[in-house]
Amino acid sequence: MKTIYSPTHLRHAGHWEVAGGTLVPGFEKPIRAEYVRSRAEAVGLGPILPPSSFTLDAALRVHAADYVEFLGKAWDMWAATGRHTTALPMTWPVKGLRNDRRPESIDALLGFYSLDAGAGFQAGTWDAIRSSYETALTAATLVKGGERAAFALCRPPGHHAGSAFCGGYCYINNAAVAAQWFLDQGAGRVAVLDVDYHHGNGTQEIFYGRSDVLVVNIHGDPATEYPFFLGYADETGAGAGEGFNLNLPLPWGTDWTDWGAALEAGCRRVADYAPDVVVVSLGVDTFERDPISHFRLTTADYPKIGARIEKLGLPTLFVMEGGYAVEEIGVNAVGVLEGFEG
Ligand code: SP5
Ligand code: ZN
Repeated sequence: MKTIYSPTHLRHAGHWEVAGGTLVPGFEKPIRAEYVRSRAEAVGLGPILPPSSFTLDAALRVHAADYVEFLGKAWDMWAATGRHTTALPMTWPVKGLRNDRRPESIDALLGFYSLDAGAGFQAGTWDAIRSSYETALTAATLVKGGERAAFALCRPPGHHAGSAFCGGYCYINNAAVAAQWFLDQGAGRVAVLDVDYHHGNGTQEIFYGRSDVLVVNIHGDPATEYPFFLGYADETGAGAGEGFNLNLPLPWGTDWTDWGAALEAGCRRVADYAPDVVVVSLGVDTFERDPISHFRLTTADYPKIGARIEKLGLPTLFVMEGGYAVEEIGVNAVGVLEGFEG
């Protein structure tokens, strides 16, 4: 399987996040993608190729134009105020405040376009966002061209990013962009299977009212786990999208027994849907030693995930999402891909 990778992700570095009541170095750090790339090389997964250039048109199919414009200028606006640490939001338009007017100052815009203080901006963040986006589209192009599967080694990740907000380390929703791109290239139906520990709230929001993209999520129960405010089992889609969103929330402590059963249920739903292509939001923060998560998958479980997805017999695009146990992220993520290849 070919991997698409760009070192431009390294420019998104040195950012801080708010966690546990303090400012800490971002868990979503550059070494993550380097461990995954070096493991793909070590096991001979296949060629590692750079992304091609793409305009932002495909991003604008799933994101609001004003939001994408904000992503491109957030750092410059922040730096123009004389600050050089991570640009982070601190005020949000929650219920009872106005969110129907786009504000002007960078501090206001950060809150207006964010779900949390987990997606900060540094000088190189926009370049990394763009290269992550191009990585997803380049890998999607391989699958469209007839490859059975391809791996988009995206960083930063994307599945928390909605049509007009960033958060949870995510800015452009790479998996959603790719799913929409497949449709725009002629696919009739696309399934997104999100196996990251956290609910892919952005992907759900983007496709919630539609039947041409099935979204299946296996994740920590939002009653106790980030992103908290979406991801319950009763969210099944709306309008024409009714029945085309499946959430499989699981409690803290879940191991392969119940996680594997949820994967089986999710894969059966995907098979019933009979999509032309599957986009896998591949997070490996389900790992037992992940520093911010609470499932108990082991390194030996990851190839089983890939093997089950392969059994669908469908063209498959893997898009990298989360995973913060950096020493093991490469073995676990590439383990899924090796399991797929059999
Ligand atoms: C793509 C992805 O996996 N995003 C995850 C965003 C999670 N944000 C919440 C992080 C909470 C960190 N809590 C720190 C606990 C340290 N023991
Ligand atoms: Zn995650």
